[in-house]
Amino acid sequence: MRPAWGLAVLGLMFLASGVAADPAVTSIGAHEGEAVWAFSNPSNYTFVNATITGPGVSLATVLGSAGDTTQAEFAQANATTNIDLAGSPGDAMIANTSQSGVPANLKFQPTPSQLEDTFLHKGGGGNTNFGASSDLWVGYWGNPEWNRALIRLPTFPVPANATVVDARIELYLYATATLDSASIAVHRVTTGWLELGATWNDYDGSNPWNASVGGGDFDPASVDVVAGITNATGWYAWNVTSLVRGWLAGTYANDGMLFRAVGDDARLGTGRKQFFASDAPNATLRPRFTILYVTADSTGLLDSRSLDAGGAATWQRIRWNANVPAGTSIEIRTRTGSSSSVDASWSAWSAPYASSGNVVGVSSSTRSC
Ligand SMILES: [Ca+2]
Repeated sequence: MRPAWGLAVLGLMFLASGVAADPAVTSIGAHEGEAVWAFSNPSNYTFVNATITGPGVSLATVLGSAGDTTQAEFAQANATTNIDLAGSPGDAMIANTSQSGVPANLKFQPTPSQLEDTFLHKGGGGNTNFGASSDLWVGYWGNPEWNRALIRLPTFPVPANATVVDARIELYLYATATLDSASIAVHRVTTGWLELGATWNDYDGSNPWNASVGGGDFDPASVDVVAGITNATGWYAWNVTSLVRGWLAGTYANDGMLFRAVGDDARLGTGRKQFFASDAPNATLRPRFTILYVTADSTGLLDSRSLDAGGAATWQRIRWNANVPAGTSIEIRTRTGSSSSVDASWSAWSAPYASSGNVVGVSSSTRSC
């Protein structure tokens, strides 16, 4: 997004309609027509071969047209904030287009079809898949029960240009097998897996994980740990900001996250913690995400130099030529006064003009900006 605008074009006004001209005359009032030519260099222009017809018709140029169109003129601005005048001489553009806007706080609780989740189980029952289970089990609970949970959100409901400030995942603990205190860590998974195929031994139901002992492939460095989980039911939150940022940026493949009890590979018995999965019947207790993000919302301000009419005047129309891509906007306001520089005697800023060509209509003022 690089909005740019220039103020004013060379203009001529006719006092009656029905005038032949190239470009065509546009009626802008009951007794007024307008044709506008735009030149890169007004000094190379001469006005010839104008023909007007009809009784009482007269033709007049608009004397005193004033405005800024060149880099040198824009450079005389009273003040600029985040404006680039040099990148495209004659235009006033936003300099830094990556300024952050107001943060958006997204709370998202995926449906079963929006979230892939299952848990890996080693122990009784064989090499079973639990992708359709309403539970996510985590923890080592003595030989032979050992559980880890897998969760993957395939798509994140944030804009493509979002910068994630903070991302959390919350799981609801509804039951525990023992009172043992567990620290549960979340890790980045490094091998793709199938929700309805993954087991302790295999990532897709038939092909083994790279890890010789099974139990999923993951970065051994945990992303976050929640300590002291005993048998208190309720929500537990993990900070997964770095994971979500990495996935959105494409730094690594989104193979989801794995939850395990810290020390489970050392066979430390910390009990079995039972969380609800996305397939739980109670939709309000399924895994949920909170993602705080910002998107670029850059602004620039140009307070132009004052334009001196040289005497009492009535300001007519204000025109501008702006490139305004989708999602961007431009606001033009004016103020008037009779002193050589803007001071407290000047009017307040006007409301924004709705479109180019609006009548300013301020009389008895000699200067404007
Ligand atoms: Ca599932």
